[in-house]
Amino acid sequence: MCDFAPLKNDLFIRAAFCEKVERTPVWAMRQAGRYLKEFQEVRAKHDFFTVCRTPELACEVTLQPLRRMELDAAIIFSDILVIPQALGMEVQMVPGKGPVFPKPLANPEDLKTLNQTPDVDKELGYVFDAIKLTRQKLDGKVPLIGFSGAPWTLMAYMVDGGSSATFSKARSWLFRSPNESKALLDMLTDTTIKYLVNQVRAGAQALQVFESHAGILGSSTFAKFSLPYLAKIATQVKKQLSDLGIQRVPLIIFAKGAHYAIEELSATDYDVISLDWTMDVKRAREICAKKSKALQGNLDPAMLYAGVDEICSATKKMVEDFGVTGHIANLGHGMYPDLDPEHLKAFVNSVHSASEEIINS
Ligand code: 1CP
Repeated sequence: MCDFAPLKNDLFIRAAFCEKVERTPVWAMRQAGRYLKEFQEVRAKHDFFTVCRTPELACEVTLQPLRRMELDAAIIFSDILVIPQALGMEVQMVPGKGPVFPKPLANPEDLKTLNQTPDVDKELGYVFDAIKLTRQKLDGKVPLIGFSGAPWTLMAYMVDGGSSATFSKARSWLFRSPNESKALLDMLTDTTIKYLVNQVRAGAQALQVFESHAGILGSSTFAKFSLPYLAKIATQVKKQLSDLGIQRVPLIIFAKGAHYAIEELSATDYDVISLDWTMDVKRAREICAKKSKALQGNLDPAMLYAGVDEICSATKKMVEDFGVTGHIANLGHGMYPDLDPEHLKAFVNSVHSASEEIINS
């Protein structure tokens, strides 16, 4: 591992491990992105995956939101779909439409066409280079989060070929071809473990796993086709980092829509359970406190369309609901492209002021 500057602001790390903090740390999913005009300027000149694959550009857009507001963490600019690319699939980012796979996995026979054991350093070395560069440029200001998509969410895109409200093609595989589905999920799990371990070796100081499409599975299907893979990723990443003598980093799981699985997720090796805005904070707190897990979330991102005064009072309530121990403030999902950056700034400042008020009272 390279030598980087020590952290000046480690609130995020301490909150993730349920340690004492002076104020609640805050960051936002998709804090780098289209709602920032400086991001759009970069995107006007470079295609989406060129930004991901060029460490200087990925680093620049990672740092952009930190120049505007007092965020307590940075997240490396990339996308969850770099893993399907590493397995040999083509992914295009189509303006106004999102990700498109010109040749999705049409049937389980197509698994044979994948590069099943990719050389992660060779295929995804550009992500590790972007992480190294960003750690240098951050100079210890705040921690840098690495991330990956969870196996089920990646499978959903690989089979359906892009965004979908139902991912009905991928869900049909789970029932029509459960064994082949499991083979694909195993393959994705193994690659994800290597990918996440190498992100930490490159300099990532925390990791978030995005199971963005957990909600469409339902509890018994989630228990079979998502949870075991999520659990294995956390256990193996922790084990491999410890075997390498690397200091533990917080692992965060964001299983959007998985109301029914908070208890099961709290029994895995993740340190932080991230809640979307539809989840019950009180219930999650009760469950997670028993396992000493921290929580992340969960203001409705649409709340940022309200006026600044309303944002401040909703944020204050959120901070009170979570309490000031073991909470990383965030939105319940990512920033929308037409949100006003000043409204995100109001959220960030309110998290800080509301939590300081509680802590100092
Ligand atoms: O043209 C553009 O600039 C495309 C917009 C965009 C951006 C800014 C995409 C396409 N991806 C990203 C960056 C991105 N994606 C980050 C950057 C770091 C940050 O948070 O600041 C991250 C963490 C992701 C992760 C990601 N990609 C997820 C998981 C989080 C989530 O939103 O649930 C998912 C599902 C994707 C797939 C994807 N990539 C892009 C889009 C629009 C989507 C979602 C498609 C869909 O809704 O199904």
